[in-house]
Amino acid sequence: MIWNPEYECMDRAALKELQLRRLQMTVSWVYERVAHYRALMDERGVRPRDIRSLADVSKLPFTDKTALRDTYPYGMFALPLDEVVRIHSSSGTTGKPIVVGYSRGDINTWTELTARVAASAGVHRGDLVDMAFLYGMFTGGWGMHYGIERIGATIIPAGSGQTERHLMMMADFGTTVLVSTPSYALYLAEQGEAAGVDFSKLPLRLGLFGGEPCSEALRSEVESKLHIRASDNYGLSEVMGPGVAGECECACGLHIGEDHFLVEIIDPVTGEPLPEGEEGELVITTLTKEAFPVLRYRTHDLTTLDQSRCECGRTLARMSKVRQRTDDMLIIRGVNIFPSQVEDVLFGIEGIRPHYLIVVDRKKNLDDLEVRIEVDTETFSDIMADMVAFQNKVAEKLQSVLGLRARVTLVEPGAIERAAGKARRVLDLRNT
Ligand code: DLL
Repeated sequence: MIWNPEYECMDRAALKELQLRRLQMTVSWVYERVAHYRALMDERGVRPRDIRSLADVSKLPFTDKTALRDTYPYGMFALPLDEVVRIHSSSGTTGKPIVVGYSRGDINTWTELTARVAASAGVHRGDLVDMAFLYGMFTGGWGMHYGIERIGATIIPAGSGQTERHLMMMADFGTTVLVSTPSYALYLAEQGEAAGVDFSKLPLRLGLFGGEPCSEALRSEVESKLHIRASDNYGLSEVMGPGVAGECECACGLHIGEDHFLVEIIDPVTGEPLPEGEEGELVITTLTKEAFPVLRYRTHDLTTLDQSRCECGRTLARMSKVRQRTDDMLIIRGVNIFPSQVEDVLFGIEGIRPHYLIVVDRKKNLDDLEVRIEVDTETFSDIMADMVAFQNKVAEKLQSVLGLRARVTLVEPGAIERAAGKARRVLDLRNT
């Protein structure tokens, strides 16, 4: 269902005009209210009135996580705290978290955008939606919650964890939609199978997955185990949270809420814009945020853009699924490796379960790459005799793609830690 056809199907020329007006407003807004942006714009000699076309966005400074950390906690807020009605934060792996704020108007926009994303995935009034994201400082839980309520579907605010309770409710309450990370959905499916749940008999029909990459292999695994259709949605706390982009039922890219976000794709190394269709880093400028607007935020997420009209009728550009981040890249003995490359190799091998952990360590001054993988119970016992041959086969396949030899360790089903939120795929022990 198209939640807001007026904007989602807007003529692109009109959309660009709207974006320009909103960009100009945002630039004036932050120039007047956020010292960080004013200082950077002054340094470059750029005034709000210099933004005369969308291409002029390139005159504006980039923003990255460092700026948000340096101004912790409220330095990037464009409204005083008494006009901020909600605060969220993103934990980050080191140091202080990033703190983001929302005005009443921002919460309304956010709700509209998550309603849009949920509706385009197929959620409708009458659905019973199990929210398995964390409610708390993470934007996932509350962000999607409000959008789903606005659609008029019934939300079950169960939150993350307590897998048995989710399974019990699925059977007893008649849940039709699951909202979670894709890796948690897989875990839930496995726990259900172990407890004898027959998902084909349950009314569950749709998964709204986001917060982490979901490869096509993981998507089909979850779809077949849970007997559902899985839909991907994308967002990040610094820009808003969930609701930035989401797949429609055509599942051919994620429609971006372009009436609220101006997106660019840049070369992550040079910072130069890339032509449409080329893969690069996604950069987002918010166009309607009041409390926490961001100019040219470098997401570090790699994707491509497609502005052609989608079969669903939406004119909003689509971004391809995000499989990797520029800062995910591991440099091992000088070789650049993305976890998604490892995942693609592993998922192509029969008998390997979609749970793995990449462990990087330094031994005798040399980087050591270990890939721990779970194998099926049957495979585990079948290959005991032939373990070494199997390990070698996996190591060779990895080497042909990565250009590097990895130590492959086979572990029993369930041995790799499961997360109720985002899966942890890499353990880098080199700097600990
Ligand atoms: O993960 C917001 C969110 C919550 C989006 C729930 C969708 C659903 P952060 O914790 O700030 O916010 O993490 C943002 O997660 O820059 C991506 O690297 C990654 N990410 C989020 N959604 C996807 C996705 C939320 N669908 C970071 N595919 C982003 C791939 C994703 N990566």
